[in-house]
Amino acid sequence: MRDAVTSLIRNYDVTGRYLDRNAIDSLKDYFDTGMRRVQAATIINSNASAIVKQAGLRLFDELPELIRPGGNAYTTRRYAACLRDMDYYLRYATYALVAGDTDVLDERVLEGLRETYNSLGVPCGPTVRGIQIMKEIVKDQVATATGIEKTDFLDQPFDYMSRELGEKDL
Ligand SMILES: CCC1=C(C)/C(=C/C2=NC(=C\c3[nH]c(/C=C4\NC(=O)[C@H](C)[C@H]4CC)c(C)c3CCC(=O)O)/C(CCC(=O)O)=C2C)NC1=O
Repeated sequence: MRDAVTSLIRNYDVTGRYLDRNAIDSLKDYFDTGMRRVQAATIINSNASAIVKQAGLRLFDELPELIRPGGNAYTTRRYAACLRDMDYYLRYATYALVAGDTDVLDERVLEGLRETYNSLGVPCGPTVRGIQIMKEIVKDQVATATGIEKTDFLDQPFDYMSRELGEKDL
């Protein structure tokens, strides 16, 4: 599993280069945004179950066919499995956020996921929508709790999972 620093060093080491201007800029960016990323992760951690619950309600409100007979999240067991998946995405998003790198998502979340979803008939489009709703809720909460206006730094893990899982580009 890699973070922004180990990824960078690895890239430079492969070609035996000293860290150049680009490397220093990207390290600077990582450290400059560090406190904000940790702060955001802390806010997410203490609201995780509420975020998942709210995102689930919003998702099923937008796409009620998911929880009707024939829908993939129909029955209590599958409804619970869907919310559990959303909780996974949120938790791993916080890891990726703190690491400043999406490697943990590839390694722990996305590997083989699409195949699993396809074999169980779990629809990827609505799952991506669920991830995007969580992103919106998280951005609102972080903005409210910290007064940080530019919350773009929160997009990456959610958008990365969405892109990897989604059929179409965002
Ligand atoms: C940490 C990494 C990790 C991930 C990501 C993960 C996902 C994951 N979701 C699953 C099932 C599932 N996932 C969903 C999810 C949904 N259905 C919908 O209609 C919605 C769109 C969506 C919720 C947003 C459902 C309903 C199932 C159960 C499907 C079934 O058993 O028929 C399964 C099959 C095994 C099981 O039920 O536990 C896996 C492996 N497992 C992991 O270990």
